[in-house]
This record gives sequence, C-alpha cells and structure tokens, in this order.
Amino acid sequence: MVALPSHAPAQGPAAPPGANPIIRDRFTADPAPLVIGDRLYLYVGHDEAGPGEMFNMREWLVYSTADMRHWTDHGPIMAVTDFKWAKKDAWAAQAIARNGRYWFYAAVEHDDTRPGKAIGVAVSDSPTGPFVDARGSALITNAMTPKGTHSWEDIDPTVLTDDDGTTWIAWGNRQAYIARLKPNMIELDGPITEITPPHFEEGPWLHKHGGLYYLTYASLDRTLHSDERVSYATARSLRGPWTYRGELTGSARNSFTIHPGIAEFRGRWYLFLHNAALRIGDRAGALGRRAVTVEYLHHNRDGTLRPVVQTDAGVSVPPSD
Ligand code: FUB
Repeated sequence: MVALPSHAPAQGPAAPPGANPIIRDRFTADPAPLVIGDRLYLYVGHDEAGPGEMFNMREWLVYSTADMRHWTDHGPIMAVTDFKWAKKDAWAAQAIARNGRYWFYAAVEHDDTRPGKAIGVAVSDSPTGPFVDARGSALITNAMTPKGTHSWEDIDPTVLTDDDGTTWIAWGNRQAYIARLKPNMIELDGPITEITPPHFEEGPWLHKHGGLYYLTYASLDRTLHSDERVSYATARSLRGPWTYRGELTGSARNSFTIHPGIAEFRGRWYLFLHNAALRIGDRAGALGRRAVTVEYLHHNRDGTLRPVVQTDAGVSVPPSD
C-alpha cells in the first residue's frame, strides 16, 4: 500500500472550482489544451496503472470549459487500438484545428513491424471526436530518426500553425525534433531537424507570443535532480536558433514526470501540468496515476516567462497581476 502524501489535496465538494487538480474522478496526464471559439478543450491521457505497473494508458479523454473553473466530461475520444498498427501506450497527444477539421497527433507503441514508439495522426469533424486514424500508418516511426539513442525517442507531438499557414510538428524524448507538415496534415513536408535544447527530456509544447516562438518542455538535469521540471527556449523562427531561457517550474508533487500544455483563453494565458498528488478511494497518486493541474502563465515584456509556482488553488483565485 502506498502512503497518502501529506500534501494530497482535499477531495470532494470542499475544493473550489478551478482548484487543482482539475479532474478528480479519474487519473489523467499529459494535458493538451485547444481553444475553439468560446470553449477550451483539454485532451488528456487516461492513467490506469495498477499495482506494480509503470504506465497503463489505453485511451485519450477530452474535457471542455467555458470559464476555466467548471469542466464538462466528453469521455474517451479514441483508444490506442484504433490505430490498427499500434499495440499499446496512449501517451501524450495534441489536437489542432485545420481545414475545418480536428487533427489529433498522438504517441503510441508501434507493433513489431516498426519497433519502438511512433506518432499517429487521427481526424474528426468535432473537437470531442470520435477520432479515426487519418492515414492507416504511423506518421513518424523510430526508424525515421536513426541518430536517436533509444526506442522511445519519437513521442510527445506538439503542433503549431505559423502565421503563414504552415503547420509544424515537434516531438521527442532526449532528442527533440521538428518538421513541417503538408497542408493535408498527414504527411511530413521536408526534412526532420534536430532542435534539442539543454536538459531536454520530453513533452515539448510550441506556442507563439509577441512575435516570439516558445519551446516549453519537460527537462531533467541529471546532475542536479531526479524528477522532471519544466524549462523553455525561445526563437525568432521555428527553424531556430533556439535560446535556452531556464526553468519555468520546479518538479511536480509526487511525480517523476511533468508535462506542459499552454493556451491563451479569454485574454489570459494558462500553463497546464500534471502531478501525482490525487487520491481516488484507495488508489493513491503514482508514476502512472497522475492528475492534471492548471496555473496562470505570464509573459514578461523581455520575452521571458514568469516562473510558475504549482499551487492547490490553481485558477480558483484571481491571478496576481
Ligand atoms: O504519459 C506517458 C509519458 O509520460 C508521456 O508521453 C510523457 O510526456 C510523460 O508524461
């Protein structure tokens, strides 16, 4: 039996709307926000690890909100087995709107025909799905990044459509990569370029603010820390060069992993993360039983981001500015 962390948040009705963690009836991880009109959709992986399991992730879920405090549960949008060529691991994903449809990029474990982690792309006519495999094969496989050192380097896709209408995809574990997508959203358009910033571990997230591109990611300086933190780099172009800007957060409570997802919604910026401080019944938070959180994010005038402190209050209280 794993002991309940003393800092585990109170459960039930006592927690005000907007307090962390924002989803309390299921374990969720790898948050990926998408703003469509007056709603923010939040795509997450469903953590179902049992005793002795590192991860057990079989499907992705989506929630939405109009006020950042009250969330609507839209249920599962896709199972990993809906990618017929994949065998397990519904890992980190991100959805993007383009050409009147919704494109969902997701990390999975490929079957033995192309061993290693891979990235698939699914499509739907609605942000709440259901999503279906858009090409019937992986968009990115381990063999496409031969310089990489391990079989799980091709995970955690993040997508951004630039001002010229071009969509880019970045991803990686230990090595970070970027490539342009064709307008059809299901093929790469040109070379894969390595852009690994300092201490990059996984979970990259691309966003743009004030003419500057941000690459925010889970970082791990193994000489100093044993758990991931969030760090970031900035650039004047998605092609780089990227300038390392340091750490944005500390590590997540009770969790080796942390995973950023960033969005602007109704004039405010938000940083979604996960920790492992939630308890549901007799199941305590763990490496494979995480909980999604959200904090306000502030861009400074000089292009830096104000360091983010992870709180229980989350966005249940007004921002400090
Ligand atoms: O949730 C499975 C994996 O753990 C993700 O792909 C990584 O970013 C880390 O959060």
